[in-house]
Amino acid sequence: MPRVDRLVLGIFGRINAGKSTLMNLLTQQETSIVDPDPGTTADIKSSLMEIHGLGPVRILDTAGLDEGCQLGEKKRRKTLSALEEVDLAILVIDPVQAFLSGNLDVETSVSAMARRSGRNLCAVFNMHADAREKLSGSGATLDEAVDFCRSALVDRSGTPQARLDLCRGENVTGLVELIRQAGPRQGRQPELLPFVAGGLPVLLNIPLDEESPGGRLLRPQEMAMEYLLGLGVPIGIYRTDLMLARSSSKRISSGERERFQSFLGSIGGSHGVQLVLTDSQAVDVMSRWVPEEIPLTTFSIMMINSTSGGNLPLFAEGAAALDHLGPGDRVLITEACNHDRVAEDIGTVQIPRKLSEAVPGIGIEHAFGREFPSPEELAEYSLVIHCGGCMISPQKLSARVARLAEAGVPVTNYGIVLSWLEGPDVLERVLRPWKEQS
Ligand SMILES: Nc1nc2c(ncn2[C@@H]2O[C@H](COP(=O)(O)OP(=O)(O)OP(=O)(O)O)[C@@H](O)[C@H]2O)c(=O)[nH]1
Ligand SMILES: [Mg+2]
Repeated sequence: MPRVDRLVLGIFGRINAGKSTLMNLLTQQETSIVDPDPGTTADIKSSLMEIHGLGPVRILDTAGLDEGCQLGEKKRRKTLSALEEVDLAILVIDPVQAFLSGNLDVETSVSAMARRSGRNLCAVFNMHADAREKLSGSGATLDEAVDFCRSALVDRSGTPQARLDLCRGENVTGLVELIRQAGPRQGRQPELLPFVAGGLPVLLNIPLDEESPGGRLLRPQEMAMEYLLGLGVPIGIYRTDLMLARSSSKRISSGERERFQSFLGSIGGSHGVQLVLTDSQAVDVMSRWVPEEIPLTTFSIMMINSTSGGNLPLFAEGAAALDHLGPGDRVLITEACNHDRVAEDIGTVQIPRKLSEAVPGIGIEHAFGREFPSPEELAEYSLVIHCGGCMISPQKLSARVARLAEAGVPVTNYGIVLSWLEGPDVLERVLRPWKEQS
């Protein structure tokens, strides 16, 4: 399943500002419920569409940021976390509502946070047909109300902005034009395996283990196959039985090794295979079995490079922190997807077990799924170990990397740690293909 790289647009603002009205205007259908009752949108509503000139986008309609109760605080936290992950934040301001309230807390915090986390921002002033009438008793003109609101924008005149009556269908053109003007250009995703060229085959090692879901391949495996097919590269797919490969019985393990070598030989052998790409948890076996002449790397390293937009060096540098870990240090293992944890789960069992053996006395904690700690919480850790990130968007990973940078905590990745655990030469080997191409 190839990844569709969508820009993410998020709609933010206070309750009843017209956020869902904007969502519906853009998608040209009743995607979100619009209602005069305050707090209509309680959770994030997501919709996919194509915007000419921007490409495929995901639009997030969010809850109003000024709901005072405890539930409001939960909604607020979720909305602000979405703000860190969008490519473009659309701040919806009802100038009458904001002016009459006398404060710009919501608008100021959205604008400041977008600036702090490096997100693009634009502002839409929702100019209801009856706005002037509603302001009449206040002594201010509508222009003055808008100017008052503009003072909340960190870059008052540089922030793209438009005055639109969102209830009027024909204003969709102005809205799309604003988004096109404010939206970031789609960055080119890095090549999945930039050092692979047409010609010699690539061997994919997809081992047999308890974690593999029956009847289907995992996303990185499918992505690698699709990528290699596109290049016209012959693919050999091999399944190592890890239990046999690691058997303490020499007869059993060498039988499994011979089976691998015979397969490798059948697709070209030492000088006829350009790469072995393995599941990270088999790197102990593959680093011994794959002849030195053949480059070796892992699916997890490939994925983190792709999802992070080519930022593998950050995760590779983070591995240096492994050499300095000692008793009492805390390490956080984070996995972006939710799945049930089976007996030999990589994140909860294999890495903690091997890491505790290598560094006795370290504390290992976990964060799974969408949850990712704040910079203050992250600062407590000596190292964060992230999965390949195949189930999260590049935007989400970039928001996580920004939090880690703010906290000053090194980050590395499953494939890198599992290779480091096998020794510095194995780590150097799996990173070598990436270094040589840069
Ligand atoms: N005519 C008019 N309608 C307004 C005015 N202010 C808000 N509304 C209406 O208030 C409702 C709120 O619009 P929504 O798009 O649901 O607002 P929202 O920002 O998504 O609100 P929440 O989801 O509750 O945070 C709609 O029915 C608007 O048309 C106004 O000044 N004039
Ligand atoms: Mg709404």
